[in-house]
Amino acid sequence: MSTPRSLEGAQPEVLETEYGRLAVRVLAEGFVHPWSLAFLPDGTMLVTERPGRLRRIAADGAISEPLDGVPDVFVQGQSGLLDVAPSPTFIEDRLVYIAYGEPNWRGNKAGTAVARGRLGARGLEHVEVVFRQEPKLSSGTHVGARIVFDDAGMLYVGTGDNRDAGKAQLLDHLQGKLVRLRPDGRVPEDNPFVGQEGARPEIWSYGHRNIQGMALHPLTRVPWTHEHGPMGGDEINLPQAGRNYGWPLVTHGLDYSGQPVPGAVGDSAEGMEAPLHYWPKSPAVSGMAFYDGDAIAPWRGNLLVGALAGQALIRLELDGTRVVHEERLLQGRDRIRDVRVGPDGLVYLLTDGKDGKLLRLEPAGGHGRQSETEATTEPASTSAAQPTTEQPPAAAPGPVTEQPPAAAAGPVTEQATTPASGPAREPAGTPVGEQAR
Ligand SMILES: [Ca+2]
Repeated sequence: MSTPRSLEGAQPEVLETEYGRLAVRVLAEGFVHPWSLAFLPDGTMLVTERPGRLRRIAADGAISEPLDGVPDVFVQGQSGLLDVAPSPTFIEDRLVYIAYGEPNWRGNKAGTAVARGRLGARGLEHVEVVFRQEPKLSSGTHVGARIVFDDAGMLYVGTGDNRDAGKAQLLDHLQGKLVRLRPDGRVPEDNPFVGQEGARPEIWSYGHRNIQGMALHPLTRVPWTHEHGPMGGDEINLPQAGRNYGWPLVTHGLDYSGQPVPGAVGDSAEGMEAPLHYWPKSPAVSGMAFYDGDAIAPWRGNLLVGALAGQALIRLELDGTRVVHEERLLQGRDRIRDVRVGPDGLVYLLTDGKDGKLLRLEPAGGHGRQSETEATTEPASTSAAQPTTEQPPAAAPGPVTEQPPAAAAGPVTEQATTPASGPAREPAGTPVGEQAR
């Protein structure tokens, strides 16, 4: 087993951006397929490694041995130990939630599961599963999974279709769904399909292919998600209660064969929600965070998204729910699996691989010295953040659903195709191609 090493004190590298210089610092390396990063209230970080390890990184950079208490995970392809998030009331309950591919009793298939446990000195204690996909249909592909809590403490779990696309449309299955639960796993009474015969009450929205990023909008306080398309058609969505996000009937992507996705009727259809944004050429998006910090002021209100095959950090400027500009950073270097904004306002990234790294983007000139960043940047365009602040939360989802997909993605489409520096996604429909994502 590779052992992660802290590189505190290593010199940062200068990164030129549209808003001037930033610094990128490698904080640690040697993680094996790190997948998710979470901050605890005391500044400690938790990091998952897909083979099933959860580690704690102290404020001084010291990296723990794997913590106890992680359940058995199905480690194959995209499956393993995935997301991690502290309870919103962590200070009182010390609960940590993890999402993972859970094996079936035979050990040959996986489904998405979420467990929680109290974080003690050695790891998670009193671990209990609060959500699981049954039946388990994944051989190691399309298991999601991201977990986010909203301000009411509701737990959202973004799942995948287990590469059984039709299940994303079936309300009696949990594949290809965004799920909404109470923190203990019980179903909230106001979920959209509660009481509907033949429908799982856990479902919040459906028709999702494989949710790989989710974040609570800093102002509207509702979760945004993104998901992988097949060949093309990665999407950002604003999932609303009971709505159908289309997969596999509606997609902007093609099947890996290069032919239309079997059963697809086109890129839009009555009764199906258009994405807020899509990429004609899939970056293979992973991880997502709204930038709401102070350290990199020009980015405030932007949406940051990692790219695996696209090997980049994607920075999106928003006008309300519309993506109006895209910048790609750190292009062609590493597959970026996760992106988070720390309590210090700095941007933390995990790179995917057998020697995965923890990176931090910070103002050039050093952590906390904002003046230098400001000096080297153009005055921040406030157009990205402004409309959002003025938009009442209730209004945010409304206009979007009625927005034709072409208009939503239009201005960005060309930009999204331009950079193309990362290796193109493997066109093969094999599990190998999938795993490369
Ligand atoms: Ca869709």
